[in-house]
Amino acid sequence: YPAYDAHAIEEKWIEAWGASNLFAADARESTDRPKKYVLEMFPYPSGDLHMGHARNYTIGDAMARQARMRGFDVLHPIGFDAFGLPAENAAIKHKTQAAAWTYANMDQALATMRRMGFSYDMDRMVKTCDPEYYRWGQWIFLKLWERGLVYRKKNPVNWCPSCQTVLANEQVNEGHCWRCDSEVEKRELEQWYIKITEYSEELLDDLDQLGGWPERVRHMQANWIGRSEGAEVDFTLCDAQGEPIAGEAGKITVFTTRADTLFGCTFFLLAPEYAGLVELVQGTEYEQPVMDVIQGAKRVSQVERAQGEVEKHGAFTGRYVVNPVSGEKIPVWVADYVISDYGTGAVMAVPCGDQRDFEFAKKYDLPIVPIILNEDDPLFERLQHVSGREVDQVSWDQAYAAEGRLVQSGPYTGLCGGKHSEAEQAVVTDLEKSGFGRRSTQYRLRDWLISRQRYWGNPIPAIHCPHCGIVPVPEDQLPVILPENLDLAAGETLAESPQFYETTCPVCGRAARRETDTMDTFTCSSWYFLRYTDPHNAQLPFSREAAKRWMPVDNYIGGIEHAILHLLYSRFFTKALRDMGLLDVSEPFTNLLCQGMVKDQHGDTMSKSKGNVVPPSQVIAPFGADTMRLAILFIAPPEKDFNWDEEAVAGANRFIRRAWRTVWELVQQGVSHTAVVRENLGKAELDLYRERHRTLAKCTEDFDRLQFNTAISAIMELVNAANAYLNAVALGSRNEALATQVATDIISVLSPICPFVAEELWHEALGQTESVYGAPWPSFDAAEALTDEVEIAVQVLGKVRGRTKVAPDASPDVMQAAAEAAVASWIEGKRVVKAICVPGRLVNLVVK
Ligand code: ANZ
Ligand code: ZN
Repeated sequence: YPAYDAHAIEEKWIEAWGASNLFAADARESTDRPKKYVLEMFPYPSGDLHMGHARNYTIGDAMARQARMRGFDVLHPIGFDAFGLPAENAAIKHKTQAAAWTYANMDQALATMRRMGFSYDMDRMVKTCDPEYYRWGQWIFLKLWERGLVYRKKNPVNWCPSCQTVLANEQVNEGHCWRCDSEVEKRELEQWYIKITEYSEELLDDLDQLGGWPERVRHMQANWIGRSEGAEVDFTLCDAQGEPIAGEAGKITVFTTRADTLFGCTFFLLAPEYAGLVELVQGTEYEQPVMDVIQGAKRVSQVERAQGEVEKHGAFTGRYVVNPVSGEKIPVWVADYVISDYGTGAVMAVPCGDQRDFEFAKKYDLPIVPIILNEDDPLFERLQHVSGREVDQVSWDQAYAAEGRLVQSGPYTGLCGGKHSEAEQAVVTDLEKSGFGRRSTQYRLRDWLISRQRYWGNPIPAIHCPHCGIVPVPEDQLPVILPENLDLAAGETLAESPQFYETTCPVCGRAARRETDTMDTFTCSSWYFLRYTDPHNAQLPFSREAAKRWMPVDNYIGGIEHAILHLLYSRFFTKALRDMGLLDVSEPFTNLLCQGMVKDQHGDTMSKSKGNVVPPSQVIAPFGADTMRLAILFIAPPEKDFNWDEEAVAGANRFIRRAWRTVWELVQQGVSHTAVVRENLGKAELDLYRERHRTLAKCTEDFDRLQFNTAISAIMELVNAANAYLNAVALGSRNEALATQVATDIISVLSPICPFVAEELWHEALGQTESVYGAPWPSFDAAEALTDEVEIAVQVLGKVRGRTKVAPDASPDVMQAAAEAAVASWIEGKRVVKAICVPGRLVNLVVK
């Protein structure tokens, strides 16, 4: 039989699969087979593929190929997330066009994908920088706009001075740009927003349906959306003379989750950006200190301010408010740890219960009244009967654990306090009766700022007309084409390109200016999985029928770094498109697998700057793609990080060669076309027969659990069992039906992982003429794996020297005979004086 020649085989099957369009999805509206949509997160084309990509796509490919064999209609597409700043920066640096750079990188990545043998439906390729794709992104934008889900707002926004653009909240990590890590500044700018908050509740509630997602991803999304259940409470503002202002004019509202602590509220806080704050202090002695706090707050992001790790700053405004339950007048301060876009931008400060308020009270010497205590606290004894109110003299060094029983709290004294507590319910009920409060739910999620002052992105389809204001580009004028000939190296931008921005108003026909901001590239990746279902549709982004055929994605595979941004935005787009009547599903991704990272052999992350990157070509060149794929799947379960390991690669290659030899030898005596007849099997055949059922059961179950590494171990056991049989039974006396069956099995279970070698053996060793991917996954019967023999350990003088198999109820004589045969070399020339037999477990031979 022929020697294993990876490169010849691989090139041959790449050609053949391509020519027969083997992996095209069945485009019919329905078939009698169930569908499976397997999707890997599409790459950003920043250069050739790296190991992380190779791992991601190998996992997806194994799933897609196996699904085909198990009788599914499979959709397994690929594309590129092709807009984005790196292309623009590279174009500036190399004095070329962003498009040229991007297309060259995509070609290179595609060549590597092709080499890896990924079973994509290439006819469905989506490149987000292609006008045929982004026109539909613009169309969706217009639809969102029509539905009131797009608006413009002037707001302090995150500005990255190095990327020269604004960033969404999700793109700021601890005050730094997600892309370049520069410190983010605040700028007051008018920007485009998408109203994702309209869907906060549904985005949170529907996480419960995503049982196929990793728990931690659901957790991260839930935290990001951040639902808080509490109440709004109205305080009454006093005028400069300290007199309460009657009616609406005097109403100033806070959001609190702890209405039960109202008796401990000793001061009142406003965010520096609070509307009307400046008017409160204008012309007073308090103006300057308050203005200083307002100015200072601009230097720190709201996120950091809210985290409360930085030093707190504040100033008294000279004004007071009246507490609606205690009737007390308390001072109003401005504080920089209060953020303007959460709740109402005002806070009832409870220093005894809230650590941030506590620190603020300590710094500015404001009163701390203990109103919630543990019953075993000595202070509780003393305060539980105090009817007036006593300021704490005990000087705590931090806020009290905010749960326990209320003291000094008027009618609520003695009730249990805490979030959603008895006391909180009682207070809110009373506030509702008196009209000073109401239940309220707040979300931490903010609207999605999508405009970018960058060139290489999808143009926002809007026109600024001096007469008509901002008007949408009419649908029949889409796409707004992004010009590809700007001189980026000379600093040219869309805003400086009259060819681009000079236009006429679609409403009044007069000269107008095109919007020159582009959309956040995350808008492009929020619906690409829908375009794959209908990639050539020229009337719509996708037809409802095509989406119905394939959606939702059954298995989505990608990195954990997308746990919030991409996955949340995609979920939002799906729901919004559903509400437009374009889609029937509410969630885009049923199962999510976050693959682990590939690190270098020492466990460091691979990066260009560290110089420890192993490019896929470095493995493919000497060993071939099958070895690469097997190594990737064998080193670790898909969700775990692993260290790149040369030894494992060599081992993977050895195994492929062994499997190759084994299959050829199994059919050496001839390929049988008849089924195995169990009754005709002798002892050695029965052993192999059972192993076959056992390893196939194991392997199939492991595929279902996506545990490819243990599935591969089962395949290795099957190959071992086949070799044991080949060694035990000479050529000429083998059972051809069984040997052919096992050869078929080995090829079949190997085919999702090592497609080239499998397809080659399928045709050349078995003489098949159709692809292995049209053949069914091997069937097995787990019950057949049950053996009527048990393995026992054989000891010589108490040390295990071998193993053998006997019937579970074998007599001591039979056990001893089998044991002596199994350790013949250890007892040669010695006399067995005693045999201690433990049925089903072991035999210990005592020798002299
Ligand atoms: C009184 C109180 C007492 C509070 C106590 C907490 C503990 P979550 O759970 O994250 O929703 N808060 C409200 N609006 C704020 C804003 N714009 N900036 C900063 N803090 C704000 O947090 C809700 C709590 O955060 C609210 O409940 C309020 O403080 C504060 F022992 O009110 B609490
Ligand atoms: Zn106009």
